[in-house]
Amino acid sequence: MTGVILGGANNVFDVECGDGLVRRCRIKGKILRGTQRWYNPLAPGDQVVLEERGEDVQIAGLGERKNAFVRWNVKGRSPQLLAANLDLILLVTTPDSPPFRPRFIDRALCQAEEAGIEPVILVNKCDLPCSPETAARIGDWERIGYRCVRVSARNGDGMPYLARLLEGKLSALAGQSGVGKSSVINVLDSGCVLKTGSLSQKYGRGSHTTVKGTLLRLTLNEALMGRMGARASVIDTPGVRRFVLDGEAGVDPQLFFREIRPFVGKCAFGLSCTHTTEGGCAVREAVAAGHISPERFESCLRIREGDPGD
Ligand SMILES: Nc1nc2c(ncn2[C@@H]2O[C@H](COP(=O)(O)OP(=O)(O)O)[C@@H](O)[C@H]2O)c(=O)[nH]1
Ligand SMILES: [Mg+2]
Ligand SMILES: [Zn+2]
Repeated sequence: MTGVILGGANNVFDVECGDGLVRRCRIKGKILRGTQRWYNPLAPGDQVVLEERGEDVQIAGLGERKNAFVRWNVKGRSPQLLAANLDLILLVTTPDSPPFRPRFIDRALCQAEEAGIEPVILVNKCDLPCSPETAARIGDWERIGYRCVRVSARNGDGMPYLARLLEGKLSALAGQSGVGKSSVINVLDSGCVLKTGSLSQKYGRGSHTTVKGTLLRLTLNEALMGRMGARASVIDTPGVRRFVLDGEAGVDPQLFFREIRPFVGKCAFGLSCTHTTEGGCAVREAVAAGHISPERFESCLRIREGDPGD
C-alpha cells in the first residue's frame, strides 16, 4: 500500500493511506533511506510506501519527489522540508501588519524557481492601505510575469478567484508568521477552523500558531465557487523567517531571477562578473535600461553574497 504524508514530526506521521484511512505511522527501523541530510525526513505531500504488519502500518520507503520546498531550520542548522510534490506555492505577503518584506518574497521566488514549483504571490490583507512603493514592487513582479493575487481574508475580496486557482491542485502557503495563511484557509473552507494568531504588539509579528506543516483536504466554500463539492489540497506551513537555496553544487541564484537570467553571461567578464564595479556589465546596463528593477537587482546581489536574508 502507498500513502501521502499529511503531517507529523520526528518519527510519527499522519498518513492518508491508499485505502482512504488516515493512520498514525512510524518509520520502519527509525531511519528512512535517502533523507539523512534533512532536518526532517518527510514533509506533507510526500508519497510513501507502507508495510502492513497485522494491525501496525509502517513507513518503509519514500516515493519519488516531484519537488520540495525548504526553509532553513535555525535551531537544527539544516534544511527543513516544508512541503513536497506541489503544483503551486503561494508566497503570502501583506501591504502592512506585518510590514511588507519584498526581499523575503524575492528569496522565496528564487527558491521556487530553483525547485521548479510555480509560485504565486498572494497579497493578503488588501483591506489595509497599500503604499505606492509597495504597489510598485508588486507591479514589478507582475511585469516580469509572476501572478499576483490580491485578497482579504477579512472582507472576502479576491477569494473567489483564489478558490478557482487552487481547485484540484496541491498548494502550499508559505510566508512570515502573521500574514494570514491560516485565515485564508479558513475562508476557503468554512468547515476549517485553524487557529489564527493575533499580532504581537511588541514585534508586529504573529505568534507561532502553526508549529509544523499540515496537508488539508479542503471542500471549497460553495459561496466562493458558485457550486458544491469543489476540492483543493493545501499545506499550511509554519511561519518562515529564512528560506534556503539548495546550497549544493554551485547553484547560482541569478539564474533563478527570471528577468536577470537573459543577461547572465553577456557581461564583458562573462560568468565571472560580479555586476558591481566591472566595465561592460550587461546586467547593470539592463538595470539602467529598466529591464531589471534596482530592488530586484539588489535582492539578487545579496543572495549571491550569501546574505541569509532578514
Ligand atoms: N486586516 C486583516 N487582518 C487579517 C487578514 N487575514 C488575517 N488577518 C489577521 O492577521 C492575524 C494573523 O493571521 P493568521 O491567519 O494566524 O496568520 P498566519 O500566521 O500566517 O497563519 C490574525 O489576527 C488575523 O485575524 C486580512 O485579510 N485583513
Ligand atoms: Mg497560521
Ligand atoms: Zn555583470
